[in-house]
Amino acid sequence: MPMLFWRIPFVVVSLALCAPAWAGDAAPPPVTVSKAWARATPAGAKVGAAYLEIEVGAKADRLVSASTPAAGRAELHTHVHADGVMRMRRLDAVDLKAGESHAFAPGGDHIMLFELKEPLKEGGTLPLTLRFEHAGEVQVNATIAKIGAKSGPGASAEHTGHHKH
Ligand SMILES: [Cu+2]
Repeated sequence: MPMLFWRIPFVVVSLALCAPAWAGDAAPPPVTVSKAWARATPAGAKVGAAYLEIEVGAKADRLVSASTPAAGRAELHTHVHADGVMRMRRLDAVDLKAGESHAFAPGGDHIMLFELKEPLKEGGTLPLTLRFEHAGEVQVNATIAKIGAKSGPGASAEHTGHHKH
């Protein structure tokens, strides 16, 4: 039957079109954000900080910005030693090497929140959107630990971001 001759190429083409979708689902995520947490803030405070861990897949990436509906502005910051004093410095982006696990932690890199709309309350959550150059946007909920906490509330903060391109 002549019909068979045009049907076969059609099936082959459909499979070829589907292949990238399968590969995408099976592949490990380009970046995984986990252990996100923030410090509770005292009443009236307009500034806060959030911390997290980024595991980078097989491809290097860059964290280019962060945002949250809870604050007017979020900046990527690091701490640097200058003249024997620890100072914060704003970063335009954070370079992430392939295969690296990059920790944002007190005394190091952090996400600085300005113009907080409400104090961050211990036990609450802070929704964060991270924008990566290659991986796109990753959303994560940071657990809010007590005021002045040095580390996150532990395993309960574990969360894998949802990828949204
Ligand atoms: Cu800062």
